[in-house]
Amino acid sequence: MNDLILHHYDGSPFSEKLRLIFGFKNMAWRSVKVPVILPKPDVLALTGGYRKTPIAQRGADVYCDTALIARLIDQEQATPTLYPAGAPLAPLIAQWADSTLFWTVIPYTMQPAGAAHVFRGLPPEAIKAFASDRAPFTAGMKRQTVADATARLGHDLAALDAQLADGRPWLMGDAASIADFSVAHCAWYVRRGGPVAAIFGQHRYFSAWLARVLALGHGRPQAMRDDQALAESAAATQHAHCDVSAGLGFAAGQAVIVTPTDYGQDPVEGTLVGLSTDEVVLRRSDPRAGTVHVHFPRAGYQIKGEST
Ligand SMILES: N[C@@H](CCC(=O)N[C@@H](CS)C(=O)NCC(=O)O)C(=O)O
Repeated sequence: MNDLILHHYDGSPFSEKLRLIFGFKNMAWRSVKVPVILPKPDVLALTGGYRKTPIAQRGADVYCDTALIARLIDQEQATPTLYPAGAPLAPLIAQWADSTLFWTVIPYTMQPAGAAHVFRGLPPEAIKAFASDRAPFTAGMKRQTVADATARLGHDLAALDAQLADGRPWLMGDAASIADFSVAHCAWYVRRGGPVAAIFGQHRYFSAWLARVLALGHGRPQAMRDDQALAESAAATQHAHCDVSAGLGFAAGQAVIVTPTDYGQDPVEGTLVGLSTDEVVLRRSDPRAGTVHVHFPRAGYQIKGEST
């Protein structure tokens, strides 16, 4: 049994990215459902302030951001890999999809016909609460209008369709890669918008590819309660090995604050215990989660010494 826990919720595109990766690798995993909006006391007990979805946990190690969690899953089960040697640009395409494409499909899907489908069956108060939760989350971002997003999505889908038009099964060629999962979770969200997914109809190679990725399924999830996950963190006696590499601007044991540089810029404070060009790791303590190591990707996160 794999001991990896994914904290996620059903409607979260970035969670779908990882669920599909579990399907691709046919992995067992443990599934903790988290709230869609704040408050999220159990998530924050584990992360120290990072509220985005999903997060992953193994014992008292907590992993934020799907860019890092995908690498963790790939280390856990190396085959089939998400990072095939023949596709060195796959992580760059994934990064484009997780940022630019994601912030195109959100306003595109949230046009009235799509939002009505996404929120069908929910009471008006729940929809209002969702909107008020997400407003500060994206404050300061210049969001695309529906017109902007529709034009851009059509353009991007045409490029993706052309990439697949030579009959290749996956975006980067014969082997699936992280690029497939980052693009697929964005397209999955558009499909949640019901009628607005008609935009895919003009792109037959893309549509066939999307069906192929979504058919991978979610692997073998086993439900777990949030209090069990917290107890597992509190009971853990060791952490994954990490250290602070020299020459990267910070010293082991230093008090630092790590903050996402894009949106949802909630700072996490702690003691620096790990730093490389790939990740930054903070040690912090919580009354319920115990002494936790919180891992972030290095790219896309700002590290500041507490006194600076
Ligand atoms: N860069 C992050 C982005 C995660 C993200 O934006 N997740 C969305 C849901 S799919 C989110 O956090 N929404 C607010 C929330 O769930 O509280 C990652 O790759 O994990």
